Amino acid sequence: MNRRKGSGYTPPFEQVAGNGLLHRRALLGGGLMLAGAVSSGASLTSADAEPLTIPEWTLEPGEVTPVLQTPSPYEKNVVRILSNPKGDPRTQHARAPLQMLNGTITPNPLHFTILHSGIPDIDPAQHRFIIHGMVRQALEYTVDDLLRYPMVTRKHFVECGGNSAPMFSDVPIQATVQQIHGLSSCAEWTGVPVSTILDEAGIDPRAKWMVAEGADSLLVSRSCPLKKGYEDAMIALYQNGERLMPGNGYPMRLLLPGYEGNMNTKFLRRLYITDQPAMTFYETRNYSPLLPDGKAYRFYFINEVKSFITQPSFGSTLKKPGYYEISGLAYSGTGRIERVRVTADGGKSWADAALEGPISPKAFTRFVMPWRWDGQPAVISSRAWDDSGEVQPLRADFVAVRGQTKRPVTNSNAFPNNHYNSLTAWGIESSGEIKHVYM
Ligand SMILES: Nc1nc2c(c(=O)[nH]1)N[C@H]1C(S)=C(S)[C@@H](COP(=O)(O)O)O[C@H]1N2
Ligand SMILES: [Mo]
Repeated sequence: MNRRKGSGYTPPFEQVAGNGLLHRRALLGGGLMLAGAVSSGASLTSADAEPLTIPEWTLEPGEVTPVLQTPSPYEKNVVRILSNPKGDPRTQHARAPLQMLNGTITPNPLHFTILHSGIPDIDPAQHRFIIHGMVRQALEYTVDDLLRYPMVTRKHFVECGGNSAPMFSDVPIQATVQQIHGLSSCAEWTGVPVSTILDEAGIDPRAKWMVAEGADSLLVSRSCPLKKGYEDAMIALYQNGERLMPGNGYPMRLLLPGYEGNMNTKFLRRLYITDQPAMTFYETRNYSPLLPDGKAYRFYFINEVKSFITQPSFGSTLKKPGYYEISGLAYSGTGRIERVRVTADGGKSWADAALEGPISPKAFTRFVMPWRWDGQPAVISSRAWDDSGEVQPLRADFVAVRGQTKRPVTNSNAFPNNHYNSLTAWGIESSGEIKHVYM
């Protein structure tokens, strides 16, 4: 950005859209700090006097170093929310605290999980993975076998098809980002490309599908077009540099970048190559989004382009008028995030947010937007575009196609739907309190 060249230079406080949205170039080079827009540091009274006292923790040497680090005890609230903390065997959801994190990588202990029959205790030395069906040669692999194959490392999100489902409600739901969007996470995965295994087994040219099966007690299974296997599918063995977390599929999982979470079979033990989909429970009953006319999608693979503001958001409060950085996440199952626009006046005007790079395809992308809040009611929201031409739909357009659910909730209308990717809006009141609103 040639900020200083010629007459085109504009000061960093240029307001670019209604209600105090500032040009994203204000984020560059500390312009905001220098101009005193950020005034959270308290002024020291005297330059000469020693301004620091010696706190308790500086008086003596600290703790002994543990072999495995865990976060500071002061961060003990940064945990996942469990759907069934008592641990009965039904499907367990653990939602990631996305509004308390920054950057684009979800730390392994906080990565969301969905487990339809608990976490199996798999001995990697005993685990076997096989490929068979319409192949020239059925093959069996141990974990050690796979660890010797050439691997690739890619940053990708995984998102449950049921993520954001509370947003199908026809009235706003007062809930945190974690409660609404916490069934989504992003990691750097390392593993063996599925194409390597397909080539090694020799696929019958008439084959069209691969049915993946997990080693958990329900043998959670999903059909996936073989084409995806040749594109970017991976048998992941590492998650953010270390071996997979038990809840995320240890010792190996299928990773289908951009395809709905359920298809990313954990505890992978089989790829069955066939010419037709298996029509398993999870592709015919669960994860078949219903349409208002009672029909359902037969398959719905892709997690479409989505974004939401993580800060400020429900559960936090703006203490006083002034400068804030609006920050959030954008991602798309169809490509690389190309643009995120933010509004502070309920959608009347929008401006481009800054995107933190490098931007990876089918991965979380962090956007930030400088904002000066004048203390008046405001409605903030974000909208994302990807490089395949997809755009996050406005709510009215989304609801017209996909429908919405009448509140209050009864058991029968809980959240019968999947794949919500429309906007999330936060209403800021003059008190600084933040509510979930629709715009
Ligand atoms: N074997 C097996 N694979 C599974 C599941 C499961 O319960 N068992 N849950 C699926 C669902 S519903 C989702 S959304 C993703 C979640 O992946 P994560 O738990 O690693 O975040 O895993 C999928 N793969
Ligand atoms: Mo899921």
